[in-house]
Amino acid sequence: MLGDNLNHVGFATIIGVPNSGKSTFINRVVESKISIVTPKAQTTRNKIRGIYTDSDSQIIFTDTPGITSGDFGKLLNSWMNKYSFSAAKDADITLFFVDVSKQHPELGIGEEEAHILKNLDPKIPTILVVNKIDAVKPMRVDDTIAVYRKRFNFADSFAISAQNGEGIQPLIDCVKQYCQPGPQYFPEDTATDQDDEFLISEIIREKLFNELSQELPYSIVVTVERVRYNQTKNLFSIEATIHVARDSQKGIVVGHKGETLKKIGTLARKELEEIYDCKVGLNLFVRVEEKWFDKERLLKKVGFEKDFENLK
Ligand SMILES: Nc1nc2c(ncn2[C@@H]2O[C@H](COP(=O)(O)OP(=O)(O)OP(=O)(O)O)[C@@H](O)[C@H]2O)c(=O)[nH]1
Ligand SMILES: [Mg+2]
Repeated sequence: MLGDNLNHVGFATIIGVPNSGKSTFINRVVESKISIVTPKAQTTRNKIRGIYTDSDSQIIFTDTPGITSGDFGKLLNSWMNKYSFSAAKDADITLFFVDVSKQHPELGIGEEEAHILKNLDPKIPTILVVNKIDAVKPMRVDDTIAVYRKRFNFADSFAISAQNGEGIQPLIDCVKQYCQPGPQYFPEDTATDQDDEFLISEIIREKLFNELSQELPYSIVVTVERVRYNQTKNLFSIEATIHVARDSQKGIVVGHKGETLKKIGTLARKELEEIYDCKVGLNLFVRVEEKWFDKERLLKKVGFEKDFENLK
């Protein structure tokens, strides 16, 4: 119960290059979809907290944006990187994610991975998490672990599949050992501390990522303007805006006779109905906002507000 003393209470930050499976992992740990997942890199843009609770522990995991030296909108990109590193600084332990299917252990460790390791705070223990082991032969897993352990002083290493759950429990048990006794902060059934508006905007963004071709999703941000729940009708009414950077992009998002926007809206609505277990009315607007990714006002609105002053 809330306030009870538990043997293991602490914070674990998940960090790694884009697409290494960080969000898939946090969703599996908390057994609920709290962080969106797509096959495209740089899906996650904010810190997403997932709360794991069992009989003797509560661990607050933080999912972070994949760290990259790539550039798609300078302000957003630099904020995302700062976000991820700052989340790692606050934790009891860092989980450093590597996508084993992208590794070439015979050539050493990846360049982007090396960049992250170089910038981690050496005072915080880091566990190597080699993910996607379902996709490769066991030898590749062993070689990857060996080559990474040679380069960095990891506290431990684990081979997992965030997708099918293999290896997850031993990793959680290890994380517990880096936590301290303390009071339970969140009720047992709480999976995350994010609010409805944020989750809704993320679900819409996930559909945009999946439905639009390669580069366009990176030029998009979603804000939720209004949410209203009508108890008699058991209806959740949502109004949201999709901000794009150019007129031509608006045309693509809307699509021929509005078909693309309609499809995105339907997919998002269906998922939101499942999440909230009620009918959902979803109104989507598309708005051209040049260079939104360099505008503080909009970035603050999509969740960069809380730590804004620390990041400037
Ligand atoms: N085969 C396999 N695929 C995985 C596994 N974990 C994640 N994936 C896939 O990898 C892709 C990226 O997963 P995400 O969880 O979005 O990765 P991420 O690290 O959060 O990515 P960013 O948010 O862009 O930094 C998705 O298509 C996932 O389905 C795994 O264990 N095995
Ligand atoms: Mg992610």
